[in-house]
Amino acid sequence: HNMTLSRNHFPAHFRWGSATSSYQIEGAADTDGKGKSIWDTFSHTPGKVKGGDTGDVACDHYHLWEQDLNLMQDLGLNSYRFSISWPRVLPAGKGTVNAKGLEFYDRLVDGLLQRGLDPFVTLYHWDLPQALQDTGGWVNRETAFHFADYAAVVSERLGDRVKHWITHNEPFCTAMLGHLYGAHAPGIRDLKAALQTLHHVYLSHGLAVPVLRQNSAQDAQVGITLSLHPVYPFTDQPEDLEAARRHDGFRNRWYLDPLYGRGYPQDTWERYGASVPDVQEGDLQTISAELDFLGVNYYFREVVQHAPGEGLFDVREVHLDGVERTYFDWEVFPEGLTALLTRVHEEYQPKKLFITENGATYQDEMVGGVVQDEDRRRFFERHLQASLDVLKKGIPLEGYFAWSLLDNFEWAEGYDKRFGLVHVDFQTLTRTLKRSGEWYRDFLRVPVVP
Ligand code: IFM
Repeated sequence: HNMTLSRNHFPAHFRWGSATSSYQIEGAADTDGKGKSIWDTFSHTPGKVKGGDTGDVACDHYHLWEQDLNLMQDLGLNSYRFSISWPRVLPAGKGTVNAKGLEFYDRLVDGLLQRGLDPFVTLYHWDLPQALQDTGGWVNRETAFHFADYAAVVSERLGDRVKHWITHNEPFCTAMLGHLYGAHAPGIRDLKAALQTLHHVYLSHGLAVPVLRQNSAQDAQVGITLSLHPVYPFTDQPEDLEAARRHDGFRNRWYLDPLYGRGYPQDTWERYGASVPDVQEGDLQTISAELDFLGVNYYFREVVQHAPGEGLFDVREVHLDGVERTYFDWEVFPEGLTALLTRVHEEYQPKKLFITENGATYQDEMVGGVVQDEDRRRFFERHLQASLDVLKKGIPLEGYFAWSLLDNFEWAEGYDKRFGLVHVDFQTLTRTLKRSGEWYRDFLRVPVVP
């Protein structure tokens, strides 16, 4: 790829955005009647988050949102993906609506539209109301129905203006990081709970899809966002190829198949044994409600080898030497994005695809008011090039959202891992556009050729 990448290589209607989530940027944890979420509880539990960091203040986006919207306008974005804090809208997770919470998002949506930014609204980016956790959280089937009611409250208010709804962000993480590895809230370590969680998250998704459609304009689009990882065998030996197939069931097919009417993949189901979820009649049909688009978050690939006796899948992840990595130790592998979206398109045919997150963390240094993050700039450029390769294949990719607009609360890693196009000083809350942000702005600034 010697040709300089230009915005004009992409379709004129392409969505250019950045993405964030409520708990990671908003702060204002107890402001204006917000209820507690499981992340308030988790981050305040000693030992759960690096450095004891919490999202109490974060980027204080709840108060500084106008500044942040202006930043996006200056970047030249046409879309913005954010999430709604369920306990800000419904402090107890159900029942009484917190008017001030809903008003915040109402103002935000208006502010976006005034600046030519189209809102892509995620309803669940991990901050479950603590009150619902207290009655069993996602392991309790009732939570799925509460989610559909919450979707109704939000869409009744915003559905006249929001054209893109994302029910859930990365159900793998809700299920596995939250309920199997215990690394994320609510910090449970139990495979059965993790798989039951995923099933109820998916049920909630399926229940919410028609609600969102009903409360929105005719041309509104409803989708979901998955974190997917292309899986590569360490060698081309048959046992490694089979290991890759098994790992792909764990990582990808378990999440894709039910959404596209195939139920849970049989091979993975058998591996899970007694831990498989309770599935009621009709659930799989509800879950496979037709989608207008699939959101894909891409960060890295996984390389695996056959390892008899390791875990449920007899698989070991291989940490390759001599490859480029980010500060998270994630491999930089742009070709994986092309391979992943090609595969998803060929096997599942989503009507439209959006890259709803892609980005990298590096140990940024602010020198004389400037962050020279050439590594991140290059990361974005290479992944946009990979996105272009996707488009050239005729795959209906419709947008790219950089993760993230701002440095923010990176979950169990606290503020140590910065992903922003914009640097945030967490003492003063000052925002400074990084070099990568300037590059994205200049890239977007060229006159669009229709
Ligand atoms: O910060 C997260 C985000 O909340 C979900 N996707 C991955 C990002 C980077 O880890």
